[in-house]
Amino acid sequence: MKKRVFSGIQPTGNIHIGNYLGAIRHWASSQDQYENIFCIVDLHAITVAQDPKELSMKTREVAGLLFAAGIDPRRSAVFVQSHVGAHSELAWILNCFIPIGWMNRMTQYKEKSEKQKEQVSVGLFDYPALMAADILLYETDQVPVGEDQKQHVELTRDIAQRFNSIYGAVFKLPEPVIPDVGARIMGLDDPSKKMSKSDANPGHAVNLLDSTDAIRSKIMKATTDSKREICFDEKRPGIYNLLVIYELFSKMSRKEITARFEGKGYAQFKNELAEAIIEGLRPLQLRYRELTADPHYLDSLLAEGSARVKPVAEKTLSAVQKAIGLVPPI
Ligand code: ATP
Ligand code: LTN
Repeated sequence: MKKRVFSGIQPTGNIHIGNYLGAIRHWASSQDQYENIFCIVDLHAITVAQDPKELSMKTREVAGLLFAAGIDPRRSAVFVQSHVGAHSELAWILNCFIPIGWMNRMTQYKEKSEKQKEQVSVGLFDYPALMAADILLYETDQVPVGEDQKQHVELTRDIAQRFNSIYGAVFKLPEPVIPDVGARIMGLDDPSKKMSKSDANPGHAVNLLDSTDAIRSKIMKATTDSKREICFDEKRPGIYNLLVIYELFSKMSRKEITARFEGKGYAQFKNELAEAIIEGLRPLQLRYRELTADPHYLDSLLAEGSARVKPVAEKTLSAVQKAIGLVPPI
C-alpha cells in the first residue's frame, strides 16, 4: 500500500520559485512513490479579502501550473477545495473540539493579523481548523510543507489525538514532511523574510510565469552584501539564498558551485543564476501555455480530481458525524 500524501496551495498572488522549490517540485517527483492528493485551497484564500474575478482566475492558474510542473492527473488527484463540501463541514465540527488556547498559539495568525489589525476575519483565526479538516478527511499519512506550515500540521495531529481520545480511532495521525534543502527560500529584496506570494514589492520573488527579462532584472537587483567571496555561508543571507536557488536549479553540488565561482564577481554569478532559472522554468512555461489554451480542458481535469477524492472525504465525514451522535439523514 502506497502512503497517502496530501498538500494544499492557495490560489492567491503569483506562484514563485519558493513555492516551486519548497513544494511543487517535490509533489511532482514523488508521484510514483506515493498516492498524492493536491488541493487548491480557495476557502483558505478567502480568509483575507479577494477580488472575485482574480480569485477564479488564480484558481485556474494554479491548477495549470501544477499540471505544467509535472503533476500528472492520471496518477495524482488535483482538485479545488470548495468543490468538496466535506472540508467546510468537518472544519465546523473540529472547531467545536479545538481549545481556543491552541489556536492562540499559531504564529502565522499572529504575524498575519498584526499586519491587518481590525480587518482581521474570524476565518483567518480559524484557518488552521480548515487545514486540519483538509488533512484528516483523507486519512493522510504525510503532509509535505515548508517550515512555515509545520506548526499547523502539528496542531492537526493534536486535534486528531484529542478527538480520538474521546471517540476512538476515527482519525489517522499525519506526519509533516519538510524537505532538507529549499524548505525556506527567502525574498530577493529582503533575505530576512520568506519569499511570499502576498508580498507587494515586484522585486521580491521570481514568479513561475515571469518573462526572461523580468527574471534577469529581478536577479540582478537581488540584495546581497558588500563582501566578495561567493560561498555557502548562512551568516550572509542574501548570497546564501541565491546560492541555494542556484544549487536547486543547476542540480550541482555545493562543492562544484563554490569551485565554479571562485574568484568571480557577484555580477557573473547573478548572470549565471538568472540563466539557470530561465532554463529551469522553460519547459514548465511551455506546458502551461499548451494546457491553458483550452480552459474547458483544465476545468474537466479539476472535475475529475474532485470526483476521485469525494468518496474518501465523505466516508471520513460520515464516521465523524456518527461518532459524535449526529443522526444520519435517511
Ligand atoms: P502567502 O504569502 O499567501 O502566505 P506563500 O507564498 O507562503 O503564500 P502558500 O500558498 O502559503 O504560499 O504555500 C504553498 C506551498 O509553498 C506550501 O507548501 C508552502 O510551505 C510552500 N512555500 C511557500 N513559500 C515558500 C518559501 N519561501 N520557500 C519554500 N517553500 C515555500
Ligand atoms: N496553509 C497552507 C495551505 C494548505 C495546506 C493544507 C497545506 C491548506 N490546507 C493542507 C497542507 C495540507 C499554506 O499556506 N501553505
